[in-house]
Amino acid sequence: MRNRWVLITGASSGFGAATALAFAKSGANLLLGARRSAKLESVAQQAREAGAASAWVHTMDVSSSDSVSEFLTWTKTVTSQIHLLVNNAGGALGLDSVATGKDEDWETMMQTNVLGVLRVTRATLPLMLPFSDGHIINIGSIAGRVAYEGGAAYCAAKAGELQITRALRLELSGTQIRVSTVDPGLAETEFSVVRFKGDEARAAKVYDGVTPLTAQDVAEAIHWVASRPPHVCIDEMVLKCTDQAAIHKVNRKSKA
Ligand code: NDP
Ligand code: 8X3
Repeated sequence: MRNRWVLITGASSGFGAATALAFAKSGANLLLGARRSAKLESVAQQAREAGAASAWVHTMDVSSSDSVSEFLTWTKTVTSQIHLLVNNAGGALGLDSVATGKDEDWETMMQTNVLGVLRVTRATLPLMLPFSDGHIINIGSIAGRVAYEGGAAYCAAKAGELQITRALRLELSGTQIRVSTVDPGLAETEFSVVRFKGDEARAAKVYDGVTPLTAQDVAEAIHWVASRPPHVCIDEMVLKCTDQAAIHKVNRKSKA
């Protein structure tokens, strides 16, 4: 990935930050977006120290078309080509049943996980299409493949991401632009703290007695998908920790 231009959304924490570091180690140029600029700056500094050819940051709110468009206007002042787009920004809010769900949580999940992917992809394609070279990796979830109680809106949003990935691959057939989805299961990041709106004790319980995936595990998977030769497209990758045989079947070791 040496000197390739890699744009990562949601790069201020979790998978996005770890992915930035993974690509930094292979000498990529990084364009990092998210809402928290101080965290982005810190990830960019670590990326430079890890060997990035360059690391640039700019705030981006994927739930706003204006913000996405402004980010891409800024991007064009830095580079005329994007080789890899990682649509990672997203997450869940709440674990309410449909009967008790809140409009604002549902709307945020759709805005980030579904519309955000569409917006950022539409805005980035002009920096890929003229070159017949590029790769779009969307971050989905096992939640987009199997439903669970309290997950209706999040599962729907990630199922939406999966179908966007599939439709986009068909639309881009013949361009040599690859389209992939990487769909993890339980991984310990800020995901559950955000889902439970800052309740760290409740978030920690999600991983009780389990050895979950780490952000680095997922970043390595994304890096591997991106590093296949140009004629190889990994369409869909599902990765789970060994303790999670299925979405509802999680092996929890009891405390001694
Ligand atoms: P984190 O909460 O650690 O990271 C989420 C990232 O998304 C942050 O950088 C956050 O940045 C960014 N983000 C959220 N909303 C917006 C927005 N409106 N605009 C721009 N950036 C935004 O969680 P993960 O790293 O775990 O999550 C990354 C992706 O992986 C998400 O799409 C999530 O749904 C998915 N996923 C997570 C799994 C898990 O168990 N952890 C499993 C499967 C998939 P900021 O707040 O600074 O804007
Ligand atoms: C996050 C994984 O199973 O908590 O996408 O929804 S799960």
